[in-house]
Amino acid sequence: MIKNKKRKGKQVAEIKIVPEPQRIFQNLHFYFFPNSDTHPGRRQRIIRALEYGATWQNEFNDSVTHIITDREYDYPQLLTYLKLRELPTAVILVNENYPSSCMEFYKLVDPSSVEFRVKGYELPAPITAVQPQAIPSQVSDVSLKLKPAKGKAAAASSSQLTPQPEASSNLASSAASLLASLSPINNDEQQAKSKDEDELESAIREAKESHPLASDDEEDGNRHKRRKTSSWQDKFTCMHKHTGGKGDQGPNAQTLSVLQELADYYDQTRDPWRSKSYRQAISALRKHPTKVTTKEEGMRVFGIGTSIAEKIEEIVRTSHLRKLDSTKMDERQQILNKFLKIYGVGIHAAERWASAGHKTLDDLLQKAELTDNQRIGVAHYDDFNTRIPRAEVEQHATTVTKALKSLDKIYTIYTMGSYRRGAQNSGDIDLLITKPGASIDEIRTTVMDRLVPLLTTQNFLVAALAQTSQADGTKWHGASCLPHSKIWRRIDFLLVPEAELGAALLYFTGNDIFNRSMRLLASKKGMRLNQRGLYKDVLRDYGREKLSEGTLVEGRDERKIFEALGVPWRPPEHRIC
Ligand code: DCT
Ligand code: MG
Repeated sequence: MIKNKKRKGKQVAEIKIVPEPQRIFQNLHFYFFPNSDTHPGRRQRIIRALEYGATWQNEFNDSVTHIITDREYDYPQLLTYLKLRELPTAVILVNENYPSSCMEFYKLVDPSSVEFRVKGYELPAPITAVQPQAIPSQVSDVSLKLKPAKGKAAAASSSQLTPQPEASSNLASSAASLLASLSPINNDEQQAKSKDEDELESAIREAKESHPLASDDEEDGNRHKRRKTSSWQDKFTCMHKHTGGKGDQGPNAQTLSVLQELADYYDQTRDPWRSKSYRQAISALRKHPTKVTTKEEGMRVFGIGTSIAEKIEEIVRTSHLRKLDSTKMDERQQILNKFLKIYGVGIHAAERWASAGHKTLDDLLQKAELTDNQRIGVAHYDDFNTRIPRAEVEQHATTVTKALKSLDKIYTIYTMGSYRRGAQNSGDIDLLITKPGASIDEIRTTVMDRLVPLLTTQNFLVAALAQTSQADGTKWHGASCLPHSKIWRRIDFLLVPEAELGAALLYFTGNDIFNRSMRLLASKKGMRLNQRGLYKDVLRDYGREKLSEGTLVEGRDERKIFEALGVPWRPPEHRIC
């Protein structure tokens, strides 16, 4: 225990350095803005940061790894104060919420999460739904650092976290022991690792462990799907619904519903790590046969850690959770969440609008500058955010099939995505269109030049939202509406030549975790899987950067892709991870 300097007229504050394995800020150098400890709240934050291993830099210098600003200050004010035109890219800029969130979770959480943003600051690599691969460059979560072999994204994040390699490895090792001693997730995962676990299961587990946004394949299809409304954050909510099974009627029902709210909140605030911890705890608690009422009982449940166990006790004692109240109270956060669920809106637009004082969808319609797609997204906000009953998905698919067959009988349409996995409702309608023996050019011409206009004149297609390039595109995204209905649904056409049908069926069935696990497995076997096929003899350099495409092993037949990977066939409804 050390004491800080006695300050005139002030009480001596004690700094209690936490045990070494818990020093999550070890080797990190914090600069606080405003640069003083006269404000009691900031002073407290500085002390806590020191207790968890950070240094406090009184001057802005080369060693600073993080700038922590008070919430009311913005980026231009910081730059003016520092007399800089922009921040060095190695420095991570976050608001005051960041250190406390890290301490709450005993790890470095993702600093690019919306709740840590400083007004007016554009991340060096923009976070948008369109370029999710850029996000990990800002991610400093230790779990990523501990798995450097995971691929480009993970490697990038670890190298960018701290400028000096030693600092980084020290952090990783202290974080490793910290995680080993504290993190229930890691402990469980270790225990769950059985020797004869089959390859796919183990790849699925690894895919789940990896950052939800970390792409193990730079496939354009991946990026493209992520362009979708509320894309990835909904993935986890919807996954959960499927895997959750019987709903929450058991002894822990009330606790589960509160935890679920918090998990959803973290989904929306793009904090996949915390979201994952909550989901894991939820699924553990759901299986637990008796009511968990205390922190100690909670910690005995496989998959629940200290922090969540404490929250469970609080929920049982008070019927609610202070954390949730405070997250609910954060009005700006709520506004951002709402804006982020608009089709075609990324974090930049959402923040711009929130900063301009827009609060509601009406504000946006009346006062904000919107693209045509965003205007549609706002006007049909509820439509696009409502899941589509299975029977209605079928009606949309039938309408498209009829129209297409009227143009050419030989075409085949498959309904993909969550529908093919057997879901009772879907976020959108994913239709794969193919024709035996036809080239992609022929299919494209039929769909873009004939089918889309035909369905538009039938008033079934009501909006064209996005299309990959006219010349070589294979996707069309829009909205459809059934006769006698007013609800617009998101509909995607995916154009696939017969030779790639198997790989496309596999990819567009998903779910995304299953896809990631299959790609991971392929890559471990020296192969490469994408939505066009499975390839072998892919040359990669030491950084796993792809040097050659390799030779096609299988593209046409979905089952044969499983066989070639040495994985027993899994029907679509068993691909929910
Ligand atoms: N996909 C993927 N990775 C992503 C997004 C999508 O591998 N990040 C694949 C798997 C599912 C398929 O594309 C269709 O994508 P979505 O329509 O986004 O998902 P879904 O599973 O159909 O779920 P929803 O019911 O929400 O549409
Ligand atoms: Mg879908």
